[in-house]
Amino acid sequence: MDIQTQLKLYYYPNNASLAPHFLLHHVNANYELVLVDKKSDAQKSQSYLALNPAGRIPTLVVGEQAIFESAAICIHICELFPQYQLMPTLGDSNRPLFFQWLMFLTNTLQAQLMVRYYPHRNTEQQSDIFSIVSAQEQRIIETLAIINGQLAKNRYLLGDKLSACDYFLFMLAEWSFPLPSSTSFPYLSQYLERLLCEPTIQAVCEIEGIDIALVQAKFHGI
Ligand SMILES: N[C@@H](CCC(=O)N[C@@H](CS)C(=O)NCC(=O)O)C(=O)O
Repeated sequence: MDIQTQLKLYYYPNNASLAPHFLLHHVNANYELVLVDKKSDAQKSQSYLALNPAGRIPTLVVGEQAIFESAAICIHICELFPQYQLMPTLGDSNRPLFFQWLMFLTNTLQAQLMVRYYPHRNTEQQSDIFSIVSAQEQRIIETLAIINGQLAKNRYLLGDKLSACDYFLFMLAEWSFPLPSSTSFPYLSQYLERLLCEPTIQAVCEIEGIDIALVQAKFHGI
């Protein structure tokens, strides 16, 4: 892409902006980070809603164009920087699998995590909250079991090559762990351990103030 084009990522640390942030860093993009202060509900301000009517984080602005939805933003970054091959090209047999896994992550695991973390949005009865959270944790575990199965034979989600799906999964795994002590996903754990060594993951965690030692401890169920 034209390196003069201004890229702005509206983010909040360790939110759904994390995966797009990994990608922008991985492709050496010249980007600006704009903090959306979630503590003061800045994602619901008139100026932010003008960019993202859903009032959610993240938003990516490319030149004059604003786009929202984390997975869509990730695909857009992959396409703006094709030389980094974070997404298989048209005709590559892994391309449909890229879409399959990215959609599975965002439509299933991310959606389940949203219910887990915002249970009050899914009921009008305060007394339901505990039950929603515990039922949802079971659903998240079922989803992680499918992912663990895929990683039993593959170094990365798509095989032997890192893709945007892996950065997306890292973000969601970070929100999913720790799991109940009886649950273990050995292939997923080994994979996350490998991803923790990726320079982009280390650098972006540092920028966002995410303590990598703490993340590692969470992955180990501590
Ligand atoms: N499907 C959206 C979900 C984004 C989302 O829910 N972001 C959360 C932070 S992780 C947020 O903005 N929460 C604040 C709110 O809902 O008001 C995406 O992937 O971009």
